[in-house]
Amino acid sequence: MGLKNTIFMVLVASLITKEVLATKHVVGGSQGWDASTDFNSWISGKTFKVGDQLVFKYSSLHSVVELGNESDYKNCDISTPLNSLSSGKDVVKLDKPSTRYLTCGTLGHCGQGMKVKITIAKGNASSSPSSSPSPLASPLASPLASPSSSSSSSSSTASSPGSVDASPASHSFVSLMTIVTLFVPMMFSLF
Ligand SMILES: [Cu+2]
Repeated sequence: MGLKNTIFMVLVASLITKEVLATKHVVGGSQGWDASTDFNSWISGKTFKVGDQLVFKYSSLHSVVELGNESDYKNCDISTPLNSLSSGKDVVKLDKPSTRYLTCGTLGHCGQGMKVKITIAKGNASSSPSSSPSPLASPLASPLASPSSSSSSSSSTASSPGSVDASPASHSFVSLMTIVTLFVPMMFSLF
């Protein structure tokens, strides 16, 4: 009975963990996907990881076009797009470690800077969910495993100089730690 409960708790914990670690990035922030938005400053210091989503909010003047390579991106060549979206509120899932090139399909907007190059890191997403459930799965063997996960994720964010954009990552990390500290005593109480 105790074992079943433990397995259930671990499943719930890992689901919550994934939810917390995935970030929705509204491209361009409060200004959204617009020709007047400075996307270079929006993107600086941001980290994108597998499982995150890009949210494009824009008026009917714009669209979202995904390009297949760096050359098309640099030259604003939208003649062979991978994908085109035009709902005005589009979600792009960052499903694997790669580089994604997104621009606007409206004539001239790409040249005006309406484009983003998103580099999706495997580090954060693959290390955190796989390392954090393991201390939960074996609380008796390694109850003190959580400090090691804190050092690994702080080192990954330490490299970014932008202090403003580090807050969402640290916020989700705090949420994760809260869950861990809540769940670990809970699991001990089951034994
Ligand atoms: Cu546009």
